Amino acid sequence: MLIFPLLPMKQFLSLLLGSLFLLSACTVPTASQHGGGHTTKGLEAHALALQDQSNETEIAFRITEDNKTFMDFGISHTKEMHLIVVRDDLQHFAHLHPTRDESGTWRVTYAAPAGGKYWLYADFVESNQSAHTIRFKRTHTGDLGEYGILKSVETTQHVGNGGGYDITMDATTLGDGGVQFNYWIYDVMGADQKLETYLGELGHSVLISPSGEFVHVHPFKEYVGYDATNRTHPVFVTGPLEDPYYRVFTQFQIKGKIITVEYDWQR
Ligand SMILES: [Cu+2]
Repeated sequence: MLIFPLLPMKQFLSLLLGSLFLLSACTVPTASQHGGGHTTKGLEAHALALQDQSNETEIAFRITEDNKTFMDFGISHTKEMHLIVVRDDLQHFAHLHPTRDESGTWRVTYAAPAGGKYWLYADFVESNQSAHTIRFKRTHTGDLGEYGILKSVETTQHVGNGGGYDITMDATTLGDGGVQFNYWIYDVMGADQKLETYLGELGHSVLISPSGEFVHVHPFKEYVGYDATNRTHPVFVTGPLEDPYYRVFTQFQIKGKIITVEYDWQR
């Protein structure tokens, strides 16, 4: 910032515009609230499609543009590709990071934990940071096991998942129809837990509704802050939510371990 006044006006403006562009480019994925099946965000988003090549032991797909393999990926949350997998009853959530081979096919080993219909969301950005979420479906053979949406009706829910932490969560609906999610994370001794950065954020919340509506949000930075002393009690704020019910899958990293918790939100 101090160098700006020493530069000629033209350079100053281009630097300023450059940094503004970078700032807005960076906020696209962090503020992202993606809609359902196939959404794109950004002024110069390409019209992209997905070609599924999976089998029973591996998820494999290509992103295509006019039937040609698309390769121009950017980095969002430290990765080129995020793949969210969940069964259509909102059980068996997984957040995977496939790798891309020379032919442009994304691959990750995956064996479905139970039979049934699964939704898969390929979540990525182009090199110009335009964001895409492309949903596709797969049906796995095998026993369904316990099936059905089991809604928890309490506003305050104990969501600790046996990872050695006591995690409680509640939600407040905001005036614009968005929702604020509040978390309290303690260890067994009741001490506040400091969150570590995981995939570039203090946490990741993915909301999925029974119709497959998908929203991905991150802790509200103005509230939590990225300083060392204030990395507890994260708060996530969404934009207006379309569906009356979502299951909220949230991931945090504490002491090197990734914790996944689930919360049922109802309007
Ligand atoms: Cu995220």
